[in-house]
Amino acid sequence: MNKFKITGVTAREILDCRWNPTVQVDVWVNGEILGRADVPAGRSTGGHEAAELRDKGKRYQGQGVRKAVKNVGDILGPAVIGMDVTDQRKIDEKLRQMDGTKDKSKLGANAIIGVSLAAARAASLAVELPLYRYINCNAHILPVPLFNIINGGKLTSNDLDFQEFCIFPIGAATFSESLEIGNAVYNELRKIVIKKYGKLAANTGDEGGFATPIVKVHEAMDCMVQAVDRSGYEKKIVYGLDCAATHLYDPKTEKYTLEGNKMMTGELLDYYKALIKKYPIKTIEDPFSEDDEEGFLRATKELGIQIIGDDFFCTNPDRIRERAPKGAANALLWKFNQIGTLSEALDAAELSYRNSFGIMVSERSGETEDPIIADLVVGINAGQIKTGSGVRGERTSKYNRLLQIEAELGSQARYGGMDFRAAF
Ligand code: 2PG
Ligand code: MG
Repeated sequence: MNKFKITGVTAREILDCRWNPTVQVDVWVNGEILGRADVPAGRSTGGHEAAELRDKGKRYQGQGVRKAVKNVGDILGPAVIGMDVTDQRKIDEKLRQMDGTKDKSKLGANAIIGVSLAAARAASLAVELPLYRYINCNAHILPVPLFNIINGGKLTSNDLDFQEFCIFPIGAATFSESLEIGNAVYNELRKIVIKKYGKLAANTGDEGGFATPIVKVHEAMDCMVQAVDRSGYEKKIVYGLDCAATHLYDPKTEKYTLEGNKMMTGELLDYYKALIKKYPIKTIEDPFSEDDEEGFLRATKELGIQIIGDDFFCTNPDRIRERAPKGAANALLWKFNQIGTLSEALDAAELSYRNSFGIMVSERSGETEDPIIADLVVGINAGQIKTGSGVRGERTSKYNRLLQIEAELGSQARYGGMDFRAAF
């Protein structure tokens, strides 16, 4: 008897943090061990992501996932039953084969990634290792969190064009200290935005950052800097942005719109140059649109900071293989559901490391309480995580799991990692 044999796969529809349905998958090993995983969903999605399957129709505004759930039960599950759960690569290959499309649109990337992740969890339980250790026996780096404390763009309903305004406590000594620092700044910021914009300004957006009715990027930056100064942690913090510029770009005019101004790639680059001169911004995600390679190349060369590709790469090994060696971006935003299996996401990470890239492991704006990215960020020793601010259960689940891992690793734990810190 193979004690690692998959004996059952079940799935159901559950809710994500936006009251949208999503897929939850259970993988059983020998009828006893249960690995369970929830699938997150994006809102500010890239055009090259693997395709989620949604039911359409009236129910849940078309967002239901009953078809994807059925595909797990009827097709994907039966295809992996009998396989060795520790054989992640073979399982993922089988899932890909069953779907047969490039973007996983037939059975749904949300169905496929659910099975893939639940299998990994079941495997880690079967071999009695924490998931991060199952992924990598050298896992020991706790990530620096990029706290998204002012939300804009598609993550909320204010008029800020950039999507995420973040603090990055690279100077903390430990992961737990980074949470204390984030908390201090967040609370100072709360007072500042209430005083300046009224008490509604402290309502929060999809990722737990303030949804303050600010319009100008500089104003949002000034509020953050003031909060950091008041917190007394200014020496330990740098800043980061996710501009999500795909959503600022109009392919017809080939121009970006920022605060009402139309800009060509070169003009937007000049804007960034001035911005990083004024504020210690050390990491910018998607400064240009998903197919503006020239923008990414120039940003990487001329800004001299971390340039992360989110929509630009879509965690897709093919896109990384093509673009990374040219010097377009120098870091990958790692989101497993953009590609649809854990193995391919791990390939994307390896390719990034081979190109001397950094990796920022990321949640989706539509998360569940499943903390799996906490284990995965430690598992791939990425050293950086983006999972919103420290409020709301779908965010704290990740931070709390990282606190557990930090405690488990004890003196082996390293915060951020030396290579990563040297880049700043
Ligand atoms: C992003 C993400 C996560 P979404 O653009 O980086 O913060 O948003 O999950 O909506 O794509
Ligand atoms: Mg992004």
